[in-house]
Amino acid sequence: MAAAPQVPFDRIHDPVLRRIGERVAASQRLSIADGLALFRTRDLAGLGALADAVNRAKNGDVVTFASNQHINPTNICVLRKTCVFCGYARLPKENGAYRYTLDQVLAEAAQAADGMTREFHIVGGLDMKAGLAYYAEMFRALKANFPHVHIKALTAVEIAHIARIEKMPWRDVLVALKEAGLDTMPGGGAETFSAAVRERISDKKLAGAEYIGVHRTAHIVGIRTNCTMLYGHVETPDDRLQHLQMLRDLQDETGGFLAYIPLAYHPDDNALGKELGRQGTATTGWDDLKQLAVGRLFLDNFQHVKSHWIMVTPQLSQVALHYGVNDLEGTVVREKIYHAVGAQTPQAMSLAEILRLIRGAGKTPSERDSFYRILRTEFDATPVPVGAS
Ligand code: V47
Ligand code: SF4
Repeated sequence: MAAAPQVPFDRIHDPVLRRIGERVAASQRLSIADGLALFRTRDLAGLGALADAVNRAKNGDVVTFASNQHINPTNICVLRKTCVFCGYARLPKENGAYRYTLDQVLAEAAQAADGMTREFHIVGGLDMKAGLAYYAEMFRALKANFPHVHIKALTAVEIAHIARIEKMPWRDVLVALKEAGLDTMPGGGAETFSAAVRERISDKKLAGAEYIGVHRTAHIVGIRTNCTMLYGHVETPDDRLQHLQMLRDLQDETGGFLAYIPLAYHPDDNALGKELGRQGTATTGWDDLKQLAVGRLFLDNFQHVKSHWIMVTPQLSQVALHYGVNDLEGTVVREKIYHAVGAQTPQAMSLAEILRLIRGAGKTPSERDSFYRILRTEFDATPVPVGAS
């Protein structure tokens, strides 16, 4: 059990926040009303100090990151027209639609042959032609070729889609995929659980309670998962807290969540952004920091809160390390960039950059595996490839 947080009351000026701080110092659970007060406060620095105290009690000053590689095997999705916030999906005959063959997946995964990638993060659209056999074969082949690489794949929404097209229960799909090599699941597809919000932004997508149901089933069969919340679109603070409460309740029940990752809504290149007239206006830094800090405080049974720097910028993610965040995730952090050969994609952060961000915030960088076990905290020596001894 984590030590009680050492709340720095001298840095909290809002009296409402100080009262909540007393509850936090006594390790008492926050209510939805407390959460609403946290979202209302103008004392952002005080909120950060409170969230940082809780994070320090759980994780000290360690900030983790992982070396992973994303693979998106298909962008064909039956919900293309109804997830109005998504700019990625295509209908089967639309320009730009693709579905990888197994060879194409393996060719993309071949970058992992350097032995530095520790995790494949595999997600895609709800493609009628990508069923259980497609993914089971893929995972088996990846494990055969890259036995040391962890497979974090398929959101709850994709699992439910596979179950539907195969006419199988969620549980059987999960067990079959686990046998094929699935290790953990990412948290995508949660969006915001509120039925009214879902109707507006992703009508037809798996309901919030079903998302929770798939994750519960995964935890029961021994697959740990992450969870997310898409924020900064049409949802209210109350919607956000109801969402967090559902995540907290499942974590009480199973303890199967590894990390919570808030995802800042980006309004460009999607129908919702156009409808709202929001092009070029992503979430504000103020809201991003609040969302992360409130998540840390409300989700008292979570060990890890991750900032997705690709969505909120590396700079804001660095500041977020003092707002309750203990883990940084980007699309790719690949060790080979450390040795800088060739071009870096704009979606990758080099090891040197990530170390600079974490150390610059006065924290201790640590590379972790997919279960958050610390692999190393020393980075001056030549990195050891996975599996080498
Ligand atoms: O489910 C889609 C979101 C998610 C937009 O579990 C958008 O380790 C912002 O879940 N603006 C996929 N967000 C990404 C995801 C994720 C990312 C990193 C790590 C993990 C993990 C999970 O991206 C989707 C959706 O919520 N998304 N469109 C948009 N316009
Ligand atoms: Fe996009 Fe996922 Fe919705 Fe498909 S289910 S449209 S990929 S967000």
